[in-house]
Amino acid sequence: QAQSSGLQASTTPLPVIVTKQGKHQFQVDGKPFLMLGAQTNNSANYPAALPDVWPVVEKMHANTLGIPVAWEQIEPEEGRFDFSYLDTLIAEAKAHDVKVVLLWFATWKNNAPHYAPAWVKLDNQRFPRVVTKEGKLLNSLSPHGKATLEADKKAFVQLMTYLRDNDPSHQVIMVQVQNEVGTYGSKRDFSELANEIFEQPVPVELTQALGVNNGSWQTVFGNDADEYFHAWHIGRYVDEIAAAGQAIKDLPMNVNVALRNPFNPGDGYSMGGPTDNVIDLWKVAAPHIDMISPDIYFRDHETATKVLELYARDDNPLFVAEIGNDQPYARYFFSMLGEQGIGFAPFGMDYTDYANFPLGAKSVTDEVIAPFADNYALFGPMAEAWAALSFTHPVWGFAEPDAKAMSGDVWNAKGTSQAEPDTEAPAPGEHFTQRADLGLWNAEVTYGREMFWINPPTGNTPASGGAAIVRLSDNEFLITAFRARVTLTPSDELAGQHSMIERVEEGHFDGQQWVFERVWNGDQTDWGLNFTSRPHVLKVRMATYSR
Ligand code: N0T
Repeated sequence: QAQSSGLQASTTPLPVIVTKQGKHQFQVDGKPFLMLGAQTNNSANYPAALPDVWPVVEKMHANTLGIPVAWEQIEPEEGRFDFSYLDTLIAEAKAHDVKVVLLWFATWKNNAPHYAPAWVKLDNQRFPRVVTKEGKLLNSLSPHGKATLEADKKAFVQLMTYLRDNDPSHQVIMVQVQNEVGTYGSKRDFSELANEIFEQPVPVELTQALGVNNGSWQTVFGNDADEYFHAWHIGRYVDEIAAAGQAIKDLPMNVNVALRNPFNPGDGYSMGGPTDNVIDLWKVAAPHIDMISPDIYFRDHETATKVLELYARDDNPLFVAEIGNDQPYARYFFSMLGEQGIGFAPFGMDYTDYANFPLGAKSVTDEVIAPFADNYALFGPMAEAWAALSFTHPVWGFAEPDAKAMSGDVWNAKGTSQAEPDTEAPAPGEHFTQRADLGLWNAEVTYGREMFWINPPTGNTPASGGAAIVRLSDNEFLITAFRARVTLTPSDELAGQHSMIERVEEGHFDGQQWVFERVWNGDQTDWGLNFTSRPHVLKVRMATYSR
């Protein structure tokens, strides 16, 4: 007889990321899983805060909660561990039937050791900080501190041991290792110790993987040497912690990124983190990290969708670990799906009385929650089906473009939007028309038009439309959208043939099983498939005919 529940063997399969031919599937409880996530504000990691968390999760129809666990709270004194917070969190998550992504706030929480215990933060001898070129001490721990790595790893191993012994049904489905690693204000550590390491040759595993010559950091990487060196050592540090944790309980692990603006990077970003310029390097440095996940606080369509493209790779499942919780961000849920993404988590979704405006909304109100809740209400019932289909079939996602170029005073989108005002467009409505080649058929997605007739689209105010398409077979598509018209037209391959819609079924999914409700025909299909703010899921069969 087991002495405690912790010793009972688990029968539930571990959560896992499966990758096949560059496509990814997250499996939870042995089934395909789409993370309809929400992340709390910082400092929600106490039992006292949780009553302010669950009501928002529920309103959002989220199936996953991202929430911190802090090193300072589990190891307040060196070697003394306290997991009472997790006892409460896991029990309450189970009661709410919500999965959890734990965020390990430790050596780095947005560059700083704020969440490390005092015995770490106050001992700069044992746990050294980054020193700038000019000799200034920054409040960012150095990745070269061996004692820091060992101490963080020791605590993380205790955390994973706790999960192994106390979470046999895997309420916690993923662990994020650190939070927005990197350093603001220096490209690397310039301490004596760091300089010594910098003089050594670039590890051959890195030069080989990148296909560059061997040599010193300076000769191999030139102007990028300092940043790449810092990124490499943070990547290795994080990887060692992840590996030690996975040896105890093999959960998927990710890191999240304080992004640089891909169109206008500058050098004010968190250096050493897995920004778009060092994803390849990070992949070599941190093989135990399943995913590098962007934190998106660019509101404009151009930049947000560019980031999604950059982080959705054959070797990197796309998980939007954070995204602003204001209305403009909600539509990018559809873009994430089109990149074959496995999850999405708006940040700051609780009633703990904080708002990170201008990154996100000014406060968490029903109105702010609604667009995210609508997305999840639409995809909740077909989350498993979508995750299954997206793994085996081609998918496309569309988010409505901004009405006009965003002005330069949006702090995090300076000069990045190439969106043209409608008057410059070659044809009326062209700006609000997006096209995709689905194979034999093309899709046209338009925003802001009457359901009846062909008046050109004028966009929604504010931009809020989105659409998602799966190609089930050459002539068959699963389509859903909000505030958009989707039209399928024959592509060049079908030139010379007559084409038509054969049948449009509206229905829903029960698990992965399609359940038919009714056929759309007549007005409902004559002018394209018009989606409003209410959820509709369609299975569309196209056909050709000849005399
Ligand atoms: C995010 C969030 C939280 C001058 C911000 C975004 C979260 C972290 N950081 O609310 O702190 O834990 O991952 C960084 C954006 C930098 C903006 C700098 C403006």
